[in-house]
Formats: sequence, C-alpha cells, structure tokens
Amino acid sequence: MLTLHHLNNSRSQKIVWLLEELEQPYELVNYQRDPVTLMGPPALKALHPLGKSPVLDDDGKLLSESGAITQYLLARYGGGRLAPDPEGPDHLRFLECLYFAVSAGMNPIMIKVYASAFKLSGSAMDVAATAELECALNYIETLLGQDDWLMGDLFTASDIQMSFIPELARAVGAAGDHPVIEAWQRRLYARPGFHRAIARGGAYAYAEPV
Ligand SMILES: N[C@@H](CCC(=O)N[C@@H](CS)C(=O)NCC(=O)O)C(=O)O
Repeated sequence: MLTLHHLNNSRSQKIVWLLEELEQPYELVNYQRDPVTLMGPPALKALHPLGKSPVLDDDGKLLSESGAITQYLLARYGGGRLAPDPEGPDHLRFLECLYFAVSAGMNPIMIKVYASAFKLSGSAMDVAATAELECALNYIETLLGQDDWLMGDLFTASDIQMSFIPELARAVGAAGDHPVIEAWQRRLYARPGFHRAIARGGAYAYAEPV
C-alpha cells in the first residue's frame, strides 16, 4: 500500500498530482506548516531524518525527495505512462527535466527565500539569484517552444515536477514576463488530474490563476 506524507502548500502537491494522473490508489497523511515559521511540524521530522515533505511509504519502505519519488513511482507503477519512450529521443531531456526541477531550477528560488528571511532582499546574492532564476525560466520556455508540454505533445511527469518552478518564482516575486510558461500553466491547471489532486491534497496557494 502506498502512503504519501503530504505537507500543505508544498511540493508534495506534485506527488499527489502524479498519483492522481497515474490513478494509483494511495493514502494521504496530512501535515500543516507552522503558520509563523512555515516549517513542517515535528511529526514530519520524526518520520524521516531529512524531515521534509514529500515522503512516500511503500509497504513500510520510506522514500524522501520528490525527484526520486517521481522516478520510483513511474518505474514501479507507471507502466510506461507519463514518460517518453526510454529508448526514444526525448528520454535524456526527460531525465534532465526531472533533476533540473529539484536542483538548478530550485536553487535560485531557495536563495531568494533565505535572502528574504534574513533581510537580504536586494543584496548582491539576491540579485544574482534573480538572474539565475530568469535563466531557468527562459530555459523552460525554450523547452516548451511551440509545444503544449515539455516533451512535445506528450504530457509527462516532467510537466508536473517542473511546474513548481514558475509557481515558486511567482511566490518570491520573480516570475518575470513569460507568456509561454503562463500558457503552459493554464493547460496544466485545466487537467482533471490536477483538480483531483487539489480536491485530495487540499488548498494549494501556488496555483493562482494565470
Ligand atoms: N529536495 C527535496 C526538498 C523537500 C523540501 O524542501 N520540502 C519542503 C516543502 S516544499 C518542506 O518539507 N519544508 C518544511 C520544512 O523544511 O520544515 C524534494 O524535492 O523533495
């Protein structure tokens, strides 16, 4: 049995969404952020040494890290869905997106989050992070080009994972001017699987109408 440990208003929403798109049965354990610090509760820290959400429990085996969880769910429960053909031309770009979405794409956002928390907004570090973030957003627009999805006309788990970057870019006030991304977000938020995920996972502040 799959259980997802889910923190409100966090990237674990992407795993709820992935599970809904896969139509995979799962249980959800909800955690709430501290309203002041926005950190996860002690119960989340007690669950896994990293203390972050999401955490997937598959028959008692725990897995943290949303990128790893995505790869695991696709490999074990995907049956080829939500991913390009592993032998085809898009496979490498797909892997790149899965990892970019949790590393180089998120790093400047986290720097800006910390800059704000430590009253360093506008510092050289914050300005450099804004430039890096703009580079990441431009890359997403380049990948999308004229296509509906990151992998052309195939909606995949990379769209779900990557969607967190422009959402958080907006949350830190650095979404820039990216009409291609906004059109992609409108397509993402129109998906029935996205709506099922919101119904199941609870209110999600980052998917504002675009
Ligand atoms: N690289 C990890 C990051 C996990 C992470 O930072 N999760 C945040 C929510 S988006 C969290 O649990 N924050 C609560 C806390 O740090 O206490 C992943 O992609 O899963």
